[in-house]
Amino acid sequence: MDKLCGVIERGVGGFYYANTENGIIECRAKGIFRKKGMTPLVGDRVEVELNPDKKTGMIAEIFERSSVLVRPAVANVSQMMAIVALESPKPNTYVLDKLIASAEYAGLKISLCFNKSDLTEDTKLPELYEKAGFEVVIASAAEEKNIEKIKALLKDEITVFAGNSGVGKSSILNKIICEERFETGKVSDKTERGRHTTRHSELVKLPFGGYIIDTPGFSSFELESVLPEELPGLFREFGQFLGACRFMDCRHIAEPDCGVRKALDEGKISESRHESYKLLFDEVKQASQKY
Ligand SMILES: Nc1nc2c(ncn2[C@@H]2O[C@H](COP(=O)(O)OP(=O)(O)OP(=O)(O)O)[C@@H](O)[C@H]2O)c(=O)[nH]1
Ligand SMILES: [Mg+2]
Ligand SMILES: [Zn+2]
Repeated sequence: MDKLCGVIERGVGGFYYANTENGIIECRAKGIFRKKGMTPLVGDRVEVELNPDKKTGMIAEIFERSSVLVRPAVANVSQMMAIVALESPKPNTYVLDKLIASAEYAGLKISLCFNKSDLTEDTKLPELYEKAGFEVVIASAAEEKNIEKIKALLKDEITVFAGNSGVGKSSILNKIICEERFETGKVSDKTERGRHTTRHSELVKLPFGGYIIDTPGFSSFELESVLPEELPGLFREFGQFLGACRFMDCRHIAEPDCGVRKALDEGKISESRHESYKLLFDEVKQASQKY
């Protein structure tokens, strides 16, 4: 029996499309996975047993995953690139900080792409995140600005594109692959919301190495199991100030002699990041009390 290795690029209604050395093979999963309670995921590295027609096959093995995300459901992601529109829809720092914290928790590399730079000159937000220690690109899909910089960050990684509907994920992706392959949708003038043009996750092989996953708009990965005391560790720029807190169990919210709050007063930590931290702290605290 012919066997091939491949990567699942797409899954629709029980069919999986694996990219192999023989091209894309349409596969079903063997019954054994269902018995084990396992579902093949987009991003999975698999072994495919070819059917006699050589065009279709069965997934016979799923190789060990380096990471698993639940929402969107993808395996082996190594990087999260957050796409934020500088304008239309207006950026929401809380939503972005929650997304970043969830990617930190999942152990992913993080990069931030601020899109639609053709609509505004204001670069305060990208500067804020650069100062906080993130890899930042200011780009415009419309004007094809800094697409090469984005490509350099994507090379050899499996990157999930994240960000609200309408920020331009599919538009950037089309520029990167130099093809109008992904449908884009208008942002409503009234609500400033996108229309959820992209419906399911799909892996796209990059000609220069690596994969990218276009996802339906979503705003964070799972944060349900984060404990309140783990949260400061998900705000990377807090790290160097944590040692200066008087109390070992300082929450960095209202305690005296808090290193983080001192850094906040001195402008070394941004107010919006600390604001997001406080809101998220309440969220994870409530979630952890449910159990
Ligand atoms: N002015 C401007 N408009 C852009 C830019 N990039 C994308 N757009 C527009 O923004 C709208 C939404 O773009 P999409 O690429 O569909 O956004 P998306 O993030 O994929 O949205 P969903 O698939 O709904 O999650 C479209 O009308 C694009 O033409 C840009 O750099 N500048
Ligand atoms: Mg899209
Ligand atoms: Zn503190």
